[in-house]
Amino acid sequence: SMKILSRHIEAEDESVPWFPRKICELDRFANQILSYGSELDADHPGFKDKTYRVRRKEFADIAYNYKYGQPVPKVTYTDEEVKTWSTIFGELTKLYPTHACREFNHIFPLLMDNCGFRQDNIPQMQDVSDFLKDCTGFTLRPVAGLLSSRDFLAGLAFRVFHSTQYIRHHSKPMYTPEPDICHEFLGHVPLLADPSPPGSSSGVAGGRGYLYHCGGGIYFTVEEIGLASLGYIQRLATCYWFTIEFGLCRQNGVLKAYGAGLLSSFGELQYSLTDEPEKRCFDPAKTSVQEYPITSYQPVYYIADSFDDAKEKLRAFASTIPRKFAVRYNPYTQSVEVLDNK
Ligand code: HBI
Ligand code: FE
Repeated sequence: SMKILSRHIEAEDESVPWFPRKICELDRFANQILSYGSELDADHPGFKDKTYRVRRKEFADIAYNYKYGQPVPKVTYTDEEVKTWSTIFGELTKLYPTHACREFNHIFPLLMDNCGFRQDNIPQMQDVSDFLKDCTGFTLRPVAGLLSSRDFLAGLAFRVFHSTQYIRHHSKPMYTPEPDICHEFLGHVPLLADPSPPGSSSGVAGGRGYLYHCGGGIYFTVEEIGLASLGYIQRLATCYWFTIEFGLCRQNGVLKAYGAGLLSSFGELQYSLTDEPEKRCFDPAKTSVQEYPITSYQPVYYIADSFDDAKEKLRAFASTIPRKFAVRYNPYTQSVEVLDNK
């Protein structure tokens, strides 16, 4: 049986780190935050603001205490927090019609109709999660700060998107050194609600491991879930960076943004479509080893010809990654099954 097989593999191969097999095991990630939970670095805009730090601790506690299956606690955002959201929402929604990809602009009004996306309201995470569940099966769970790439990508394998719930410091509405609710909800959520193209929802792709939809019709695989090598995780994470976070695509011959880092940043969204940064064709073999800055605008962007094309290239790239065993996602039990490779 599968159980015996899993035990056999664990015994045989100790080099593969622990990974979640069941969706409830994502609870274990809560106390593995890399940076920023409630402790802020000295250069964080909210570092000297006692009130902000106390507030961040409240959000961190929600995330630490959250368990799979519970509703995400409702938060009453302060007037100051709503004002920050309003500023960002107002500026970004002016740019979306001309700068965002078609899929994003198609879904955005639905978020306004269905889950409280408004200039004067910060949506509640549970409402957004319920909406995503209906659209694509994705759910949100609160997280206190940055997760490792391995943990973050493993969450996606279960169609769980780890989302921050706090908002950036009010002193710098156009800047945040870390993901915040504006980045998650304005940047990621719209394309996480984009239904998978037909024929791609079966969950299993040619025995090569499970492919998961990750916004904008781009797919990653759960190959990384069983990878021992940090090097390969890094490469998949870099592809994630240049697609899901900072991807551009060509639609009717015009460049548009689909990356969440762009769609949640008023300044970079404009800059990315000018002639200033370099633009290259998305090619996972090359893109996956490209270096990038994390605190400034990107000097290089990668363009996808279409989401389908990017998906196919990622699929082909992932199939070249050596792995110790195959995994398959079982959507009925919401668990990852380890398959014998031999
Ligand atoms: N952690 N909380 C959180 N949110 C993210 O968006 C996130 C992360 N860890 C890694 C990550 N994103 C990606 O940049 C890739 O490394 C997968
Ligand atoms: Fe992000």
